[in-house]
Amino acid sequence: MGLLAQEGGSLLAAASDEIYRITLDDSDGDGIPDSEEHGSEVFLLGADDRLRDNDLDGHSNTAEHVFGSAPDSRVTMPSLNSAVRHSAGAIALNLPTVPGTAYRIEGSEDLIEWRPVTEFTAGPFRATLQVVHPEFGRTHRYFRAVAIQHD
Ligand SMILES: [Ca+2]
Ligand SMILES: [Ca+2]
Repeated sequence: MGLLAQEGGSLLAAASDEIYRITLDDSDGDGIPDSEEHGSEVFLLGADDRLRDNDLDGHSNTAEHVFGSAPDSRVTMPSLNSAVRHSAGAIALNLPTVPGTAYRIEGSEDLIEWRPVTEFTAGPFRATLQVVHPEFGRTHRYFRAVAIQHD
């Protein structure tokens, strides 16, 4: 395993054939490094970019950062129902959600038996970025989001 510290506080970690980027300096905890928030007119240090959507395309600034689309242009946006490797051992999912609705992420190896992974309440936009941590050593893993009914 190799490690490389990058300017701006990111760490690149290489394990076998994969390279992970780990963010170390995120003082406001919104998933965007401080270095990218300094001097940015879109990402704000001290503001939660998971709850901000500068271009009003329904995807939070943090989701656009993680998925690599422009947070200040409606021409590009993260695709819905997509997943990227977020860091070592974590996957970021971008899924359509109804604001304020509670969801449960479930995981499965065989698409037959589903087990709960995490629960969350959707933010103010029509899509939610959710980070999940697949169990170590499992090569095939499926995820789905289920709306939780409260009655
Ligand atoms: Ca931040
Ligand atoms: Ca946006």
